[in-house]
Amino acid sequence: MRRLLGANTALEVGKVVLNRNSFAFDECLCWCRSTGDMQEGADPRTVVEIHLHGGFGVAAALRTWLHKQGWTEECEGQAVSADLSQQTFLQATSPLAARIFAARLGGSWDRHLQKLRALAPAQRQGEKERLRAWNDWGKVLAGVPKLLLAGPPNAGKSTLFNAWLQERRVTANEAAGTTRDLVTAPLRLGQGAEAFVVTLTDSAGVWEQAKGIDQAAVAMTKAALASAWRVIWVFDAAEAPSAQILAAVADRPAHDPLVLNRCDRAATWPAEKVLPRPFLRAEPSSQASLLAALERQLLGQLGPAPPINQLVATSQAERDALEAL
Ligand SMILES: Nc1nc2c(ncn2[C@@H]2O[C@H](COP(=O)(O)OP(=O)(O)OP(=O)(O)O)[C@@H](O)[C@H]2O)c(=O)[nH]1
Ligand SMILES: [Mg+2]
Repeated sequence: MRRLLGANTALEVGKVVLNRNSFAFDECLCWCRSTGDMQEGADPRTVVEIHLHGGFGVAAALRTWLHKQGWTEECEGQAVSADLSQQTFLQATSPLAARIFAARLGGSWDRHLQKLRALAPAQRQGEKERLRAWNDWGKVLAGVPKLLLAGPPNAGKSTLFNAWLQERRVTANEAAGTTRDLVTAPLRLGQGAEAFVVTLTDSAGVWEQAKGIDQAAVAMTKAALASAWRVIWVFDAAEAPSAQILAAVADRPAHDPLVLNRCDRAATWPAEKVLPRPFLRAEPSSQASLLAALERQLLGQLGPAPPINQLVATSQAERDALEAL
């Protein structure tokens, strides 16, 4: 900032006023510093306007620095909560997530719900439903959602993990029970400005009669199942899944994709009858199309991404407050 303004400029602690028209933080950022009023006609010498075309990372770095110097932020006369700007906003892991939090700088969730409470019931219901449609996106963008690969031993989970990351990150082996840890890697889903980051996690495929280290691996997998955004269940076409694995599938939301893998081997069980919903089929020659189909399925469930300035509930407490309207 000193370099931008000239090395000798004495910068006093002041106030950052966010320009409401510059919320596309992934494209540019406009910071205005004012010692006076930002009204039209104010003495232009009291205003410094900085346009940074450096992307979200630059915006985040500048904001962190300014906060450390004791600057405060406001937007349209309303103070921006330090909580939102310093923690949540700065943790945005994609331009799309930054956009969601930037929408908040123009008006908080609580204030918006307050306005809704004042509406006539029919109107309120309509707005509630409109906001509710973005709930899933809020879950995805508020942090880094976990996309877990789970299923029976030796079904090809680690092979799929490596294929998705396009590198040999974990050992895939014909001996059942190869993976013992949760192995994670960031993975981008979606394209361009609408892409977001998930944590792809490979897990152990051991379930029943687990002892010693196997038991610990099963416990870790089960804990991961409870916190996963989506689980991709991978089954072996030549080996029927156990009742415990099918019960674990039934315990999770019905959005979890199912994959019948190793379809190049002779099928020994009627997957259409045993699996609870339609599944994708895969074998080594169809790996690329399987990954594309999985991504399509995951994105298709979410629907179109929230537009610029769309308020989205980003925590369970906010979703609960919306439901309670
Ligand atoms: N025939 C065939 N073999 C496959 C396919 N996908 C993976 N494999 C092989 O199946 C074996 C097991 O694959 P992994 O990826 O290690 O399976 P996993 O589910 O991670 O196994 P665990 O970690 O032991 O639970 C390896 O030898 C793979 O090369 C497939 O589509 N067809
Ligand atoms: Mg494995």
